[in-house]
Amino acid sequence: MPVHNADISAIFEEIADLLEIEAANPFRIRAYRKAARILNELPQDIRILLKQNFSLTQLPGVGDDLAAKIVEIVESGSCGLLRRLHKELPPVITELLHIPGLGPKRVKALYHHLDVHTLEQLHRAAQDGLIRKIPGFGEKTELNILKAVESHASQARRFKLATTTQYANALIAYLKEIPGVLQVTAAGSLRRMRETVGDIDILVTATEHAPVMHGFTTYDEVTQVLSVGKTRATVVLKCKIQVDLRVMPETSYGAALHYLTGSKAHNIAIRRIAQKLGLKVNEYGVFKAATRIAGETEDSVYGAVGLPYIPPELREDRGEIEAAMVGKLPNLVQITDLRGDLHVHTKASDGSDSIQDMVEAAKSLGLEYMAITEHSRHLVMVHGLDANGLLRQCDEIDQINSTLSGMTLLKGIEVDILEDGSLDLPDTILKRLDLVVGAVHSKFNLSRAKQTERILRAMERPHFTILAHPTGRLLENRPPMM
Ligand code: DGT
Ligand code: CA
Ligand code: CA
Repeated sequence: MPVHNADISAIFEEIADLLEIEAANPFRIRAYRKAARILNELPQDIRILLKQNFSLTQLPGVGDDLAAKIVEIVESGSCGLLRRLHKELPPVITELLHIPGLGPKRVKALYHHLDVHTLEQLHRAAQDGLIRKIPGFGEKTELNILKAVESHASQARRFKLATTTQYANALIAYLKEIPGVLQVTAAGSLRRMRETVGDIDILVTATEHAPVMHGFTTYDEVTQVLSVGKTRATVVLKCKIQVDLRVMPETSYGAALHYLTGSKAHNIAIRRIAQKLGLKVNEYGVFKAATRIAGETEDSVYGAVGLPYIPPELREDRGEIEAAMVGKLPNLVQITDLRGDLHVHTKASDGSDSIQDMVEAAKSLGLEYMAITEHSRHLVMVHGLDANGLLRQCDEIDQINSTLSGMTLLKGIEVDILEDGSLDLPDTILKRLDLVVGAVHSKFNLSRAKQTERILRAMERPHFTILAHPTGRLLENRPPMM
């Protein structure tokens, strides 16, 4: 079975978690985390790079050992180290790690102190008030764990957009090769670019149905075929993502794409407008009595109900239809609108490249400015910069700036907001920078009032410019600060 960058990344991430639970060397753990991130963000497919005899050790943070592991995973689909760790630790560990708010440290403590082996046992331990007795856990953490386990059990799993896109693109490329296939397009929440996706929806137009259905259900990453009919089928991929496929005639492409893109709320609102005009909208087209008046393109569907084209990213029935009616749809930000980047790390903290490499990348993107904002020292785990390191970097930036034309490098920092709202570097240092990005990286669980006060106090510091990742959430992993 083909292995995607996201698969290797997930394996390395899990290895890092399990090594952390085993209290392995922090440098080793960090190496796996970093490689996981690099692989996830790598624009090229690892399989293709390997076929081109690309040396993996050229990737930042990838040495001989990790390169060998990547090859092992690409060739065998799994990794001996991960299998060994799975044998050493009970399976519940992996499950516990998927509970938002539970990182390796906490999972390890729960496992060791309570001998918890299932989610049910964890739930019972929380209910019985046993968790609050573990050192480092309190009543509040116990309550959070209880809530997290309960909502985890009731929630269908969702997948991050960036990961899902990799699997969807590979499948779309495969479907396009099937004889008779005309168009293949992602629809649903994936096309609307929601931050997480419940399942992948794909629309295919084709001269014949049967070869598409056969090709789809025999795709080599399919582990289960849940249903298959003449025009629709549902499968599960080995990455556990479900895929709905719909095959439609080419003449209905626009109407079908509109229908399958959703959101459901947006579609309902559009149909209501159509009804008022005496029209009927479905996945085959827009109809006036028995006559089809639109449906080949999405433009024609919107046009038939008197609206301009509404971009998929806006289709949530959150006011976009009202805006479209009065010609006030917003212009969405395009990648070409991007003029600069005010949050960039380099090797000096937990980034992967030198300042010079980042400058080259920024130039090739046509950026006019870029601020270097390393992590400050408080974040020991990511090798933050201390005051001296930062001053040295300022000199380096001055030097590089003197060689640049058409682009300006700015001096910045991503300074840690400490628990009391003070910043991790003194004002005397911060005032020498062009901008100060402040961020919370610890103590996410303070009370609402304390957290607000902490952040407001930080923002009132004289040199504070930008609050980074204000909610502190990690999608599907850490809930936002409350
Ligand atoms: P997801 O998968 O939970 O991230 O969200 P969606 O929006 O992709 O939802 P999904 O996969 O259930 O359905 C895909 C699209 O199909 C949805 O956005 C609109 C359309 N659709 C689904 N169910 C209905 C329905 O009952 N009525 C209408 N009009 N459209 C529906
Ligand atoms: Ca979907
Ligand atoms: Ca679906």
